[in-house]
Amino acid sequence: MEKVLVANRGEIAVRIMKTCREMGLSTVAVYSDADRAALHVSYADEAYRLGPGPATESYLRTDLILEVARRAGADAIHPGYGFLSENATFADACVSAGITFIGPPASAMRTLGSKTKARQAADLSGMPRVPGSVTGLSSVQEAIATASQIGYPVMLKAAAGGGGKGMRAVWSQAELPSAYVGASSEAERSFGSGEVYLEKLIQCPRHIEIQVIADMHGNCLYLGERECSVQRRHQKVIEEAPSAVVGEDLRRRMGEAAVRLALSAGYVNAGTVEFLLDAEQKFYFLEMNTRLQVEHPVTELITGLDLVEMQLHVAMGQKLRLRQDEVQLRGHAIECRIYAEDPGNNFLPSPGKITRLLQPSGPGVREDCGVYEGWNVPLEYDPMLSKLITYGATREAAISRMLRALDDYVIGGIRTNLGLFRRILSDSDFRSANIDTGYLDRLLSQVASDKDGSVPEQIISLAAVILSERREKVKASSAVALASRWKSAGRSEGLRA
Ligand code: MV4
Repeated sequence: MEKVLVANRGEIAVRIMKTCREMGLSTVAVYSDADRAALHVSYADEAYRLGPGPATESYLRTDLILEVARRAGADAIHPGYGFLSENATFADACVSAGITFIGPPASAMRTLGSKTKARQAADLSGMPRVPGSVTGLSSVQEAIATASQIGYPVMLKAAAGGGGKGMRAVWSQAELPSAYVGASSEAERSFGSGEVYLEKLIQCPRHIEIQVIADMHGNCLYLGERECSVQRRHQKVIEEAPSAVVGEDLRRRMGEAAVRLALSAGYVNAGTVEFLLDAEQKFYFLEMNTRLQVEHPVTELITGLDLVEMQLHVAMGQKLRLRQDEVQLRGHAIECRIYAEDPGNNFLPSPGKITRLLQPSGPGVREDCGVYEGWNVPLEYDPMLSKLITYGATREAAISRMLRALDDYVIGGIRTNLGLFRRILSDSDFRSANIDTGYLDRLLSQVASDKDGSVPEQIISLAAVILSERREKVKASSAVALASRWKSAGRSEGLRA
């Protein structure tokens, strides 16, 4: 392998290319018309235009991407996350064209891509899963019969789904017929398949996932867990590793179950096994993501490993270079997903020109960024700007560093969710790791009710949000404030000299 085409954009494209460079591999970027001036384009050794802005005419055009690979002489393609990363047909097409797909075999992607087939694979490997059906339901009658067996509340889910689409919680038999029709038609619209199945509803679960990586020689490792319970509308907002509630024994049991599933599904390369963890610390298999995930850096920081490097080694046919007993978790890492969006206006995307960008750095701070000062954030794609990741010896240290790094971060010209992170990281429930998948919704409705409420404590928390937003604006718009901030830093340097 000598030349890698990265079939993606933004921070993940840049992050993948950084490792390629370190390994002496040359890099090929692809871009749409909306991304001509994007960071990943200038970072790559070569860059090729795909087509117009919409992803369906550019980043999702498998034919154009394979044509670029041929023209550029790339011998491997890294799909990143999203776009074509979980498309088994694309993985097959790469192999047919003689190009290495840096990801799992298409067959494993197909098995695990179907949620019902994945549940069957879980059973085969002895993995604990949520009670319920392992095949699609064929009628409302069958749904009623199955739900009676499981016991209410239950959850309807799309077999082809993921990400919460085509999902309905059902609390009683009376609600089931309309929920069945609703979930099935939403699944049909979203995924082209109306197949749905039933699961027992797990209430107030935590979302914990295990990173695995397997080579082509039958070796597979688990690299600890990530806690991803801070979510909004099935979009993760903050992730951390390790989870504050996962001890050594639970970690080993979840990790070994994840490895068994990966091996039994013929999995190769990096993947993530998602679990729900209930209040009694029982874990249930949810699904397996067959890609490198957005939140992989927190695992990298606590393991000291480079997951992209491992992906490339594995894709080259090499053996994993360490054994399970050599995987050591150290310290704590937290990631905040920085978005161009307006938390004060229903999280509406806020594309536009970045007029000012001061990026945090320093001890224990990593920023995986896809933008630069002066660039126009396009409206065509997911508006994630960067990921801010901090590391510390303890969870408290990582949080303190994150608060410092957020204060050091200046993004001018567009609205961002920086202020929201300050709010979450100073919240007492978050600080005591008292979080579940409903945590952020509860916090946000509290902030919203503060706006018309009269409870002094809530007024104080609202004031904190407003003040941090004002501070944001002052930092971003006032050149004088910025100059004096840096000048005073310079002056104290001078005094010391
Ligand atoms: C569940 C569940 C409770 N019980 N399944 C949401 C997205 C999809 N991947 C699975 N999801 C859930 N499945 C059962 N049987 C609760 C969720 C869920 C959730 C899961 C992970 C992270 C955030 C979530 C937010 C709401 C619901």
